[in-house]
Amino acid sequence: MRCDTIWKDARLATMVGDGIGVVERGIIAASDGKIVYAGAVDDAPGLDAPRVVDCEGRWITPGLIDCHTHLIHGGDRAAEFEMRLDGASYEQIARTGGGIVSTMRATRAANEAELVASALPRLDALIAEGVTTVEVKSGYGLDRETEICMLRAARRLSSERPVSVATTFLGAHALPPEYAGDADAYVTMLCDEVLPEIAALGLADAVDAFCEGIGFTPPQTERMFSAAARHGLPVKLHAEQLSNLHGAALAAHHGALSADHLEFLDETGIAAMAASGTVATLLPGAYYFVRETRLPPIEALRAAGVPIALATDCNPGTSPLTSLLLVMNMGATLFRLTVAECLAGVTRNAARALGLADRGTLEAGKRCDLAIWDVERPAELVYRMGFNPLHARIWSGQ
Ligand code: DI6
Ligand code: FE
Repeated sequence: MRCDTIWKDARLATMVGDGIGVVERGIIAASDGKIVYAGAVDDAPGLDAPRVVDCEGRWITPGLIDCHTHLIHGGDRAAEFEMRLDGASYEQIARTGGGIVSTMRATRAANEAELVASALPRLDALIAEGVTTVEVKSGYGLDRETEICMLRAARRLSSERPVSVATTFLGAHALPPEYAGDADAYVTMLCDEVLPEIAALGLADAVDAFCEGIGFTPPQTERMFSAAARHGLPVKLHAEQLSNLHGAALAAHHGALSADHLEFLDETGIAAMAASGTVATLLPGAYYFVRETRLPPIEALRAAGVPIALATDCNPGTSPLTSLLLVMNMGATLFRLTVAECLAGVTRNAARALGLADRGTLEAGKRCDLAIWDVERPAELVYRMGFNPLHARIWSGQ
């Protein structure tokens, strides 16, 4: 079989099936950015390519996927971090005009080029650890113009760097001051004015909302979901992060790709997610940073067969984190996930959380997005803290 490139003498974590899908004596062949063979060298068809890369026994995983980020935003919240160190809670700060609304001000003050420029170092940190696909949400503009500007900036990231960007419209993230006391009117404006324009411009791949006491109610969330459906867009939800408003079940009933955070998720929510195939995206960086003590119901999610993804939630308020390797370590250490679950969480299940069936595993037909690692066993990718063993990263065969 003739192809563009062969990566030989590799050990593969194909992530095919339920576990890691280990292939000890592996080889990958790709043509036109797609994998044509990934598996045991002994079972490979005759392969021939102008470019042959000797991996010298290194491990190859699928390129990592960060399926929940707020990478685009103005400013930072280091001052608020200091207030929290002095005892203020995240919710107190949010209720007194800080929090998301302070990032909204900084984001509105920036133009598209500035938003791109400030996000690039964060994106580069992810890329340096083997990330090949990243989801980016809006939600710090909270008005028509800035929400659109954020999504344009997010899309621009994929022309600035060799990386795939999935964009999510999160207009219902916080109530902007112009609509104080009238969240329903804000949601109406999002559904009737902003979302139709964003959909028409093709700027969003999904719609998300923050269903929470300091965010939006379940009925308001449901209106966002219905509007998304009218525009043919899939939905996701920030659910059960600080309290249980039964957002995950609501999301599942709308066929959501994922419900994210989930510390306060209950059995009914788990059953609904299992029934709809909604991915549970866990965000241990936010759990750690806000010093949450309530764990997401991992064992029940596992027992119900709900696929678990892991992501950075990179945002200035609750998770200023740009390391998916550290997220895996936190997933294992804080949430007691296994190595196989952590790896699946940033590959196979992260792809599913974005509705991207063309990536997340190493198998024929998938995109050739690879991470090649200087490790002796896959567990090392989860075990270390603050060490980056990436040897090379391949995006779309390059
Ligand atoms: N949940 C979070 O953890 C982030 N957004 C959300 O809905 C926090 C965003 C922020 O504080 O800026
Ligand atoms: Fe988030």
